[in-house]
Amino acid sequence: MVSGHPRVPGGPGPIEIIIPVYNEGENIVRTLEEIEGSITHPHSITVVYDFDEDDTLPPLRRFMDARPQAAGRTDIRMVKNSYGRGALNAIRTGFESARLEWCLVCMGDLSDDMTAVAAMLKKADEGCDVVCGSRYMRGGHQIGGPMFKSLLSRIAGITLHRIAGVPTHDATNSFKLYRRSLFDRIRIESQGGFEIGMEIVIKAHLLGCRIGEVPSTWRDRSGGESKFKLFKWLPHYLHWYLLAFRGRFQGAAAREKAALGNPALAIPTVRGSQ
Ligand SMILES: Nc1nc2c(ncn2[C@@H]2O[C@H](COP(=O)(O)OP(=O)(O)O)[C@@H](O)[C@H]2O)c(=O)[nH]1
Ligand SMILES: [Mg+2]
Repeated sequence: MVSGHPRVPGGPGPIEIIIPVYNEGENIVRTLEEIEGSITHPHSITVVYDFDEDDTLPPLRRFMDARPQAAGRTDIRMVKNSYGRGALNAIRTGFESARLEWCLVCMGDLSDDMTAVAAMLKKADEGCDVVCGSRYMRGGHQIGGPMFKSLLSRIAGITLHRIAGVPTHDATNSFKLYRRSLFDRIRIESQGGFEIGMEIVIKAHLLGCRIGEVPSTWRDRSGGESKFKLFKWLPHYLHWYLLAFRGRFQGAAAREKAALGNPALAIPTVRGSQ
């Protein structure tokens, strides 16, 4: 555990906020300011970047240097993607290098709703292993973004919830809070991009873990460029979507096996929690 973080009695303890970034020079400082302004719960921040020339790094360094070195300030660190490039690898790197039991994945382009984090923490406190920010439940919103992508994501979320019984309306949202010890039972196999968040929530559901959701608002970025590759990643999303439906008809042993995945394909699991 990171020193200097007070334990929160009865609560989920301090959280590690993992932010994958790719040229977020226009957005990173405002993202960090939004976190600081909205999250009062003890936290540290890990920004995962792919390459040294990424334009996120100079403003991020300036932000870190300008902060007073007072005790109790948020610990912010930059970690280079250990698996090469890509958002998926960056998120995996974030999980693997995390030092805390609770990890919140959020984007570095101001699209996620930091005001939802307090409610997410409450759900974690109530015993959830994964808490999803949810655009498609009552109270949630999605503002902007490509129409076709939004429609597919909404249809996937609603059908997974209503038909496959996944306890969130928004499995595809990357904005989620995870209990890291989950990764002792779930092997991450995703090979594309942001489908990693959907894989984990579906596998957690197959294992009978507790999943919660809270309404959140997603806004499309106003600066920089999206790197989302809809058609390239669609088959990867579909793979986990179908697993959720198959899982309905499987027994506990088969579900456990599916969560653990194929060791030959799998990415190494994160180090055990400390
Ligand atoms: N490290 C890393 N981060 C990425 C990559 N692609 C996207 N991201 C980050 O992931 C977050 C969401 O990416 P974005 O392209 O906006 O996806 P969208 O919101 O679904 O359109 C942002 O913080 C990006 O900077 C990548 O290839 N590598
Ligand atoms: Mg975005």
